[in-house]
Amino acid sequence: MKSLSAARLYGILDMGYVAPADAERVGAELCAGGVDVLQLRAKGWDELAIEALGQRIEPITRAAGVPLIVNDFPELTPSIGAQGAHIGQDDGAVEDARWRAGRALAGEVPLPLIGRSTHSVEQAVAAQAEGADYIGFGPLFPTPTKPGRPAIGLADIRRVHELVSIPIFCIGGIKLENLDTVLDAGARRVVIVSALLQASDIATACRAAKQIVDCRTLPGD
Ligand code: TZP
Ligand code: MG
Repeated sequence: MKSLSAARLYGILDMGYVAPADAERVGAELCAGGVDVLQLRAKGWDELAIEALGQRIEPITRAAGVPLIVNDFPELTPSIGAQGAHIGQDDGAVEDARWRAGRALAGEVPLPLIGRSTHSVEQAVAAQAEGADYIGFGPLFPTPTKPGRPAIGLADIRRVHELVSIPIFCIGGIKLENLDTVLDAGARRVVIVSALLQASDIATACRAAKQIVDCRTLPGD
C-alpha cells in the first residue's frame, strides 16, 4: 500500500462529476494514472448508498495499492475496508473521527488515517495539534467543486509549510495549466478533482499531473 508520507497527488472520486455506473471505471483510471491517495466524496448521498459505493471501489484501490479515504462518514471506514476518513471544519474532533473510524481495532490493523480540511494557516496548525494525519489546504482558487467557499490564494502556502509538518495537500482550482504556479508558490502535494474527472482521458491527465509534481523533490527525498 502506498504511504501517505510519500503521497504527492491526491485524487477524489467526486460523485458530483461521475455517474454512479462509471464509478469503478473512473476509480480505476485515477489509480492507473498514479494517484497516491483516493478519496470517495459523495455529497448529498445517504450513508448506506456511500457504504455500498465504497464497497465497490475498495477492491480497485486495494489492487492498485492506493489508500482509500471516505469523506464525511468516518464510521464507514471499517465496513468499506478503507484506510481512513476525511472531515471538514464542522465535523467534530479528529480523535472522535478516529474512534468512529475504528480506533477499537488498534493493534489488529493500522490505525485509520484521519484528514482534515483547512482554510487558513491557523486552522492548519490546529489540525496538526489535534492529531490529524494530513490536511487539505485551500481552496487556493475559486472552484465549482466547493461552491461558496472563498479562495485563499497562494500567499500562505510557504508559511503553512514552515509551521506544519504533517502532509499538506493544497486543493481548489488546481489544473495542469496552473500546477507549476502552485508548486512554485511552495506546494509539495496537491489534490486535483474536476480537472482530472472532466478530462477526456482521465488516466493520461493524471499521469501528466503526477509527472509535474514528482519532478519537484520533497525535502528529505
Ligand atoms: N475542498 C476545498 S476545495 C475543494 C474541496 C473538496 C474542491 C477541489 O476541487 P477542484 O475541482 O480540484 O477545484
Ligand atoms: Mg465534511
